[in-house]
Amino acid sequence: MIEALVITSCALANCSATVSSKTNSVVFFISKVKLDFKGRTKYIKKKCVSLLRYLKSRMTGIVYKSTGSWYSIKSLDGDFYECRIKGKFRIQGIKSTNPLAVGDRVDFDLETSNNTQTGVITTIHPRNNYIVRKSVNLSKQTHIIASNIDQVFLLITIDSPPTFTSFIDRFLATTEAYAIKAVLLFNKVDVNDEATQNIVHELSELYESIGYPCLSISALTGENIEAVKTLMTGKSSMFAGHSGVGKSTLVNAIEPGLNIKTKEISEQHKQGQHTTTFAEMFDLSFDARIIDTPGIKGFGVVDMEPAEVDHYFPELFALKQSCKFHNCLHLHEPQCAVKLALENGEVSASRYKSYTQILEGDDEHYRTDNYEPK
Ligand SMILES: Nc1nc2c(ncn2[C@@H]2O[C@H](COP(=O)(O)OP(=O)(O)OP(=O)(O)O)[C@@H](O)[C@H]2O)c(=O)[nH]1
Ligand SMILES: [Mg+2]
Ligand SMILES: [Zn+2]
Repeated sequence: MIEALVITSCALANCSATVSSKTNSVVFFISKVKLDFKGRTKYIKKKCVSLLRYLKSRMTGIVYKSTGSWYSIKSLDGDFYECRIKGKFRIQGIKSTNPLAVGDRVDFDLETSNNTQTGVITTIHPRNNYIVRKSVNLSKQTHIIASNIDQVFLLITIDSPPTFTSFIDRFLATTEAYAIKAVLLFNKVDVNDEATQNIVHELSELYESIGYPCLSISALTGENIEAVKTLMTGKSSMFAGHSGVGKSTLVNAIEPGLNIKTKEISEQHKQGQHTTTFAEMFDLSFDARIIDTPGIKGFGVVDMEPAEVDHYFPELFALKQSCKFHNCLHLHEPQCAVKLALENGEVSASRYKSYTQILEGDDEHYRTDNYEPK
């Protein structure tokens, strides 16, 4: 009688298993090696076959696109499968309108019906990070824009459409909260007049001084696109920003073969037309992945306690240790280093304003604020 048999590999790759006839159990691990049936008993063989069948139908992949109830998932072998979730599927701790987001790693089982193979998602792997915002209509609920990303590029245009500093700052506070690198791309520089270009310079100076890399680009003429590609190489990135700032145009400029749909902004309202409706990830030809996302209208930050908001404004946080009170919120406290720096012009008025708005839970301003120079 054999006590244990080790399956050291199998055709479907990355599985290994230990089968014990003594305990009537089959234990398997995921790793890479070769199947060995030597010395098997009938019983163990039967167990192995059913185990392999089970493993063969069980896949792991990454969500590339989500269109409501269906998810496009790329398996580890590189094939795409259309998958869905069966029954209730909740992720602990996150009340989001979407249970799964682009970038999520999932396990799924394959099913065949009418000669079509689809998948049923069974498990989501823990996320390294995610970008989340409050849903526009359901302010208590949140929407996960994308997960497991290395960096975010926030596309900004000054007036077609306008991007306000309150929006930029809310977005950056969220990337800080999840420790995701953020880069600011000032797009459409080809159409900027002198006054607009001055604002771009001023904002670039401000955000560079805080530590955010800034680039002035044109997705249309190709200006600085190579620099963007260099920053993207070897990483999974996401393009974010208001509708009409040129996210999809930039993806097309970087990878012309993709031909993603783009649309001119409305002349009358100077707003984009919400052309991209679902986030989608693309593999690029130079070792990079990009997630194109739908335009964001407003960006409500999620789950920030008042005492932690300054953690997500690096230049304010750096001053905090010089405040008289260790729990200073930099509002009306005496001997506050942040307020002092604000008076001296060392902290930008627009950044401080964004900070106080988040602190006060002021969720309306992110839709209405104007750009205000310091
Ligand atoms: N002049 C100029 N126009 C640009 C540039 N980049 C994009 N556009 C134009 O801006 C309009 C909107 O571009 P899209 O790429 O559809 O914008 P988007 O950010 O993907 O918008 P949504 O999908 O709605 O979120 C299109 O008419 C583009 O041709 C640029 O660098 N310069
Ligand atoms: Mg788009
Ligand atoms: Zn203070």
